[in-house]
Amino acid sequence: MKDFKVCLVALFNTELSGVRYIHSLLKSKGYDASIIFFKRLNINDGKPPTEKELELFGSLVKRINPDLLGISIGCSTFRNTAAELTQKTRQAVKCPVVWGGVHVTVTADRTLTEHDMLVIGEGEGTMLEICDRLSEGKSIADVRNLWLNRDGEEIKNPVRPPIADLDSLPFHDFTNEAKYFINGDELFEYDPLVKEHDLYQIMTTRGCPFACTYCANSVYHRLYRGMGKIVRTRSVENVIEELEYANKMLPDIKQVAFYDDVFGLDLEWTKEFCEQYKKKIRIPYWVYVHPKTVTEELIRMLKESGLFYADMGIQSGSQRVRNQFFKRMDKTEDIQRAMSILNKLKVKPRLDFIMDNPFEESEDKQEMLDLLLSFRRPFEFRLYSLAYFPGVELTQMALDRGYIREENVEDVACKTMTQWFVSSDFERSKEDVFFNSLVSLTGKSFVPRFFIRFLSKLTFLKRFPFPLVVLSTVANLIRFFWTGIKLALKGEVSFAMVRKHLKFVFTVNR
Ligand code: B12
Ligand code: SF4
Repeated sequence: MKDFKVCLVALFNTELSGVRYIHSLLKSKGYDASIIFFKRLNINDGKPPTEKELELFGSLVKRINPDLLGISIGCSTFRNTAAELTQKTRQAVKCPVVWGGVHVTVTADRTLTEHDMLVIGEGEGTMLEICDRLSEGKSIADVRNLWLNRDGEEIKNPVRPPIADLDSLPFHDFTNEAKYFINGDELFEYDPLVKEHDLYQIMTTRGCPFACTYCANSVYHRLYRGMGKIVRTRSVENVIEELEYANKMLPDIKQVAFYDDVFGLDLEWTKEFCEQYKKKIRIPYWVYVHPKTVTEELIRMLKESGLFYADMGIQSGSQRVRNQFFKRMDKTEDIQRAMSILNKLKVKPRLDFIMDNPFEESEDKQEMLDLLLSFRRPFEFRLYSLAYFPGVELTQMALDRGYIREENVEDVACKTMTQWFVSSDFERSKEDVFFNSLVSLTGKSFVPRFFIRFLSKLTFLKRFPFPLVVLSTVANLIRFFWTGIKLALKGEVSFAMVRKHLKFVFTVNR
């Protein structure tokens, strides 16, 4: 092993594949690499670090005594925590601290003066080069992707093209060796994924062909313009090999989540993948699909190889808002066509919508309700509250129109900590409470659609929506008990599961 220690820090995410990729690459090249998983994010109940957790971090870093420490800011919400941990590191040891991750890439210009070093874009090649150079006592001033502030002088090195051959990256490391987890005021010396891994998360591609105005991918399109392919795909063999390896190392995997931005973009690849997956893996899985790319052929292949639901982003029920503000070019007919394919092939759709959207007028909200009422049941949806991430066009549009101020941007606001899913304990206009409650009812097969339509016509409920809130909570409760009974009969209910879901029944509209 080389005599150079690198410590990587993952914030509020015990998976964080970006950090795991960099870690396993450095390890494979002989570096003494460790990972600290700093806290886990409880959806809608995120808490900033406590003094105790910061202290635990400081003394752990002192104990590890790295030559380089890298913090991954996988989401802008965690920028403040990264700053706190950087300060703790500086108090504990004398090593350079490098920041990387989505937040750093989308806000490169704004954050340059604050810290030692920033890595823009993909980090594997850059981190390896930094370690090679530092361990040999060489300068890192001209390493590509590295932006640094050296004694007041800004150095912004060019960005290297995105990694074309994803198969060249080693798989994640599934051992407890040199892994630490700080959470709930305690330090654990293991990899949280090795301990708990019902769900295995994997990506077969990097990049998205679309560039929606609220999404980090729109920034990657600008960053990598003219540098080769945006969407890169691993070979089927490489993906299957990883799954076989993961299955051996993590024996409790019951589900696989393919977190590709859009799964199945290449039909030939998908065909080969489905055949191999059916033969060699056979674990139920789910994927993200896009209304524009769903075809009967694709969904049939996926279903036959183990797909049990498809998560489809719709984001706004209004075509005007989708096209004009989100730059999602799908027509309402595209969504309806995709839904009928999923229904026909009996793949349960899970639909994602962005709510609390100031670009939507009353008519747009009504359009969403009508759209949901036109879908065949059963379907599920997730209602997310719009978070204004820095560096993306939608945030700038909202700032320009005066809908928000700088302090509402996510690296300051930290809204996703407590309001990721739309919940009733968040302040909203009466009209929004009215629509959210009606929307929540549309997903419950036992609530007749004519009844929801009837309620939507009662204008007094727009001014006094409280009865609708009660009704949607009761409907949530009924579904909770019904699902609970079904799972109990299969012996799949745990106390922790009941506690987690019960909390959502009273607050979250699903
Ligand atoms: C998969 C995913 C998830 C998974 C994560 C699972 C996992 N295995 O990591 C789940 C569902 C858990 C998740 C949760 C959340 N997510 Co998410 N997620 C994604 C998604 C689709 C892919 C991320 C990914 O793994 N990419 C592949 C890896 C290899 O790339 P990467 O993370 O960018 O890492 C590379 C570089 O950034 C860099 N790098 C990363 N870390 C470091 C560290 C150092 C030191 C260096 C030098 C470099 C470096 O090198 C890495 C390798 O090349 C992205 C969208 C996207 N396409 O980026 C959204 C995205 C990251 N998520 C987002 C959000 C908001 C969230 C949540 C807050 C939602 C919530 N409230 O629950 C949480 C926060 C989770 C967290 N704690 O980080 C936003 C963040 C927006 C922003 N500007 O900050 C994104 C960008 C989507 C969007 N709206 O644009 N997410
Ligand atoms: S389709 Fe999804 S992943 Fe792709 S740019 Fe739009 S929101 Fe982002």
